Amino acid sequence: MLDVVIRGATLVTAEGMQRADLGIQGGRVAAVAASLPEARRVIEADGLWLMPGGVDSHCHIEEPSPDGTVMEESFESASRSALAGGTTSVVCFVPQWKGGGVLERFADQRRRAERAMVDVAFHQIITDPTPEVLEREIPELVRQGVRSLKVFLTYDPLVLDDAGYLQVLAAARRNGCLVTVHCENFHAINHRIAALKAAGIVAPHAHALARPAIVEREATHRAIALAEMMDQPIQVFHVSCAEAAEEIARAQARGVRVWGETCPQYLALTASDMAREGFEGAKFMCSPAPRDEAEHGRVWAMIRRGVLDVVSSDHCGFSFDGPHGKRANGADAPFDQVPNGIPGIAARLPLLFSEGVAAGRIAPEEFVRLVSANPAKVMGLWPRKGSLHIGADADCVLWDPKAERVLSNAAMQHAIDYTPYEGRAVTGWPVMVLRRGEVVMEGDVVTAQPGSGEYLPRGPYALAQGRGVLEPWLS
Ligand code: DUC
Ligand code: ZN
Ligand code: ZN
Repeated sequence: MLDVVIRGATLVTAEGMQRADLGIQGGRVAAVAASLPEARRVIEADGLWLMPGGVDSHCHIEEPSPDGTVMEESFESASRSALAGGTTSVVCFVPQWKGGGVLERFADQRRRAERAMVDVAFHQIITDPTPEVLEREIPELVRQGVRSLKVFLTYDPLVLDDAGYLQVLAAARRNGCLVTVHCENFHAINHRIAALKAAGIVAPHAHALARPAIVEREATHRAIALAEMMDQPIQVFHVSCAEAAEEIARAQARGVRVWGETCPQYLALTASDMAREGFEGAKFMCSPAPRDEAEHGRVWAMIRRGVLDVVSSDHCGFSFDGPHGKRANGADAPFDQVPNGIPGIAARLPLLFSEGVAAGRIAPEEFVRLVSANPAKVMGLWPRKGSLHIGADADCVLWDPKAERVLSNAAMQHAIDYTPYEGRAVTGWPVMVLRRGEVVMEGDVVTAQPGSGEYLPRGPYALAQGRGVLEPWLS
């Protein structure tokens, strides 16, 4: 007898839609058929859609800083928020601090993640590509299941110059890792910050003035060109505008292995949100900066073209009022002293569904590709995650496509004291979530136990491999 049968739903996967029952055995998808027999537990799901659980491949959770402070959102609170919004797997970050290695930091993040209630994989941030890190530590990390290296082309003290970036690309290539890149031009931003401050323009809305689309476009172009030269696949993170996406499109048309990710904030927020009364604008500060409403349409066009094929949250929980939050440097701190990042792990699926499927911009299958199947593929987790294939982990979201909700901070169930989406009406909402066959959220109540999430070690996968066109003397 099957452990669970979900009966009567419309299955929506990357491959299509069908009316079918889904059976679960031992935490995995065991059967999909027009009609399945009794099971130990039967979940009636008439009128609901059944989709693979969300895979959020870009989340900042409980990341420590060299000064000993740790991001306010813990693995436990972020997991609760993820499950409340229909996400069952995350890929989050391990820091590296200049002068230090990565293996110790990785072990530390693995320990923190033991409290998770969603399944967790890791990207390793590289800020100091020393010979020890490149030659010894990265191969060991790969043995321990890490298959993506993250680099920043801006942000002091995380920034890598071109020489450092090239070394990371080469190490990734040798070890079968994907490289994920934050693309903004460091020196151009600093130049503009200095000019804005000299002119006395320091309120939160100056954040957008300091980081216009051109700084993103330039870094995107450079990141792709160097990756193309090194025959190394990359994913460009959080693409905010069409002009950066055009760089990706041009490279894809040449056959370069480059993928583009965007986030709901680039489809729902604008630079004018940062100009709200008082310091309220700080609640919308993330990098790259949200652009204007016309840009939302252009980003949607890039999604529909397939140039941007992943929508992640870039969840980065800084509270508004907490000791390490947006006002940590004062209620009127200049914009460059305000931490960058916004919470969004719970809002991701509802926002994208509402603006995408309910608004008629994308088909339901495309929604599943963007939030679940494609992130799983690009990160080497597919088909275990992001699919409802026989044998896949039974991570399932039962979705009410007609539910009308209003986003609120309470509904996000995170540890942060605000949501940038407060008061926004959405159509479509998760009503039940199963993670590896276990009901972990029902009717907005998360019932998973802290520590029930699993680490997701990743092995070699084709999307992280180059095309084999590198000069032999360069490898
Ligand atoms: N931008 C980043 O690059 N990382 C975290 C949050 C943000 O806004
Ligand atoms: Zn980034
Ligand atoms: Zn990020």
